[in-house]
Amino acid sequence: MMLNMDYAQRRERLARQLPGKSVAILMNPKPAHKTGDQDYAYRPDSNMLYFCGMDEPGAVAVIMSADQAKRMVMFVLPRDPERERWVGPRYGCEGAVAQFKADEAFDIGLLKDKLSEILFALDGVYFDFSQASELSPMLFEVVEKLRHRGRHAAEGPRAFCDLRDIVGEMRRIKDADEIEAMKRAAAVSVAGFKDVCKMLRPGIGEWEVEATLQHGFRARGAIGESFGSICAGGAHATTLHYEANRDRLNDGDLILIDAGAEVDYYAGDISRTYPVNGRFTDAQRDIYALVLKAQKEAIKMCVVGNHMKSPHERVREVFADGLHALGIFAEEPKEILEKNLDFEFFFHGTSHYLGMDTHDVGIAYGRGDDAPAPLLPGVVITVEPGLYFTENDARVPEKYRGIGIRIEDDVLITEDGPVVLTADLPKEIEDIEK
Ligand SMILES: [Mn+2]
Repeated sequence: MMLNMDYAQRRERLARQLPGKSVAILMNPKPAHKTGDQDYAYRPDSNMLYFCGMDEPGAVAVIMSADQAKRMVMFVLPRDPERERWVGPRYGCEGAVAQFKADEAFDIGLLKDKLSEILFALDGVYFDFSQASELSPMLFEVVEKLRHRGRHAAEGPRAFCDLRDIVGEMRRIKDADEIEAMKRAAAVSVAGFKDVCKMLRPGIGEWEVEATLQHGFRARGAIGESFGSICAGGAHATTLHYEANRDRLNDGDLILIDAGAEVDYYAGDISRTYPVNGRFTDAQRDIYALVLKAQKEAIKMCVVGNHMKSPHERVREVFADGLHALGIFAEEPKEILEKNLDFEFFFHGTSHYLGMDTHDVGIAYGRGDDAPAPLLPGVVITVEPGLYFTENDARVPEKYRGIGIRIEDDVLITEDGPVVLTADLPKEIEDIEK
């Protein structure tokens, strides 16, 4: 499946950032074996999708720096009529040229030999170091051979560089095609949550909520979930990544749902916390109102000129005030912040980048957690404050124990302020009570 996106333009932007005579190597992983003759559901590499739209397992793309004659060489599985009868058509070398606009394409079996020819006259090779376990043994072998050719001056690149810094900064800022895809992912994610609101009641299983999300996403054309759905009833919500989803929902409990649809390889990521029986208790309402206030205040901070930590700093201020006012901390808000006391109950960040990956690429903070990255038009982040009081935490008034609440929306930064891509999903108390 190739989307209608301007891949050539992205490749040109990459090519101009590759220094001197160098190449960037992109690679789709091989299918991951599951059991017997079954593989896990296949997910192509996000960088390959971003630059080429190429979804075939094992495919390799070599993108040349701007000063070279060729722009891109691809390596793909060869056509194989017998095999294709079973698993469907392959693009083949013809397809790599015709559809994916490679200047040349070769059988993947020729990768080492052809790379040797390509790398002979180059200075540097860029690739995603997270793929090093597969790529680097082959690359070192090729480069090592080039350096030992006869008595001539050794040839071949001297440097391997991590591609992620260049690509991370590109993918951090979504182009118009991506923003449209993210709106589709947000809309399908919202629709799945609305399906859940209709079926939520005491006695049903967390797994039924999960299944409703899966159905809601897939039935609307999503690839599936962008990550394993968290459907955490009651105190399970205080476990941040509870994915077991195997308990029943009790009357009087909350359910924290953190899920999203993957549409056209772009992720939605939403959290909502609902009262299972349709009405908050007073204690639940106290905490919900505080988290909601913090979330709405933090979204206001998602503007150009602010940085990745601005929403988080605002959340902490609102929480410090609220936790003091509710009697959870005797300390004054200023002291709560200075001593990071709020970290006891809000122990994750407020935001991450969102895109082809749920925790999308791009540097969010400089070394040592300072120098947070600026929020620029086209950046999409989540805003997801939460408060979590475990069941046995004696420091907390009893009525609040076992309450876990998170509220999360997906926010696009624009010149005109924050655009909440998931705004269609209600979160006000009067809108979610029934
Ligand atoms: Mn998230």
